[in-house]
Amino acid sequence: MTRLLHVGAAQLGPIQQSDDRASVVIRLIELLRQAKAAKCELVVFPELALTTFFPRWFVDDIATTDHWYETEMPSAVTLPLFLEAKRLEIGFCLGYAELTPQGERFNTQILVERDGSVVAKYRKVHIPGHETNEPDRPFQHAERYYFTPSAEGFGVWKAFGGRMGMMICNDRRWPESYRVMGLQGVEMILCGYNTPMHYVPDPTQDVLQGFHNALVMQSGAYQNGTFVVGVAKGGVEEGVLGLCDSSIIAPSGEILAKTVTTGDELVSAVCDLDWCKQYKETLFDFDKYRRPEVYGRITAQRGAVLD
Ligand code: ING
Repeated sequence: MTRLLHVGAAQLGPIQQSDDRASVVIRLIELLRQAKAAKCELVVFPELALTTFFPRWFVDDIATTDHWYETEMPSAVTLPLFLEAKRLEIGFCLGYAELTPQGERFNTQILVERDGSVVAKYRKVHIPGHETNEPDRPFQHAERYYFTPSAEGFGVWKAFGGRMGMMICNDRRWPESYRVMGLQGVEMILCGYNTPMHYVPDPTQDVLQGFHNALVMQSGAYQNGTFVVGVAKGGVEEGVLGLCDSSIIAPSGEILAKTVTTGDELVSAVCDLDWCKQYKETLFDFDKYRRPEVYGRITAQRGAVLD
């Protein structure tokens, strides 16, 4: 049996501070139309896909940054995206900054089915960067100031004929993210990212950004028998160079499609979700081969080093 899902990775080039949401929605709709022409059923957009990556600046009064957040989804300015996707009968995954009525701030992704219904919402668990202003930096990465780490964890939802999961950017660097979804039988993980090439705490990692990006997503895919779709917002955004390399990765860990530009670019692949079984029912048959009774003693926290 095959369960084919034609998925698109819709990479965005830079969104400058002066680019308003309406102009970004026009770009997203253009990518949707390219996806339709390529016969995609699902399109994945990047993390924080509606605005510039505003955590690169620190402001003392966070209330002055509310305009970077969405208080409703869709809103009047994002509704055209939802309407066009429904008209084209394409589902999508969209990352954005969420400000709740209670004043909570999350780095959020939603999954919308082909009929326009919102299937799922995921809020970023692993928040990188720093909480306070670091004026000596060439640019800030103050996500821990602007976003609350989610306590909701990683879910897996039945949609698009399979079992879909979501994670956001830094989540992809943590093996737990993949395994928590792997234990729920995930077959495709959707992940947007904004990754500066320059890593201020350790610049030796700069030249390895592309390698590390591929390493973590290919490993996570293989070790959990799942597809992974990683989608960048990259290029030079407000003077900061962001990694691109958006990719669609198979349960084998192989890269099925990868972008080659630093701008708006769609790549797609026909994914047979039954491919996952070739790993979930052999090498990574968790019920047969995993040893949680052994790992259980140390997985929750650091273990003591034995003398
Ligand atoms: N960004 C980064 C990421 O994990 C980062 C944080 C920046 C890591 C630069 C390494 C180098 O890809 C987000 N938004 O999580």
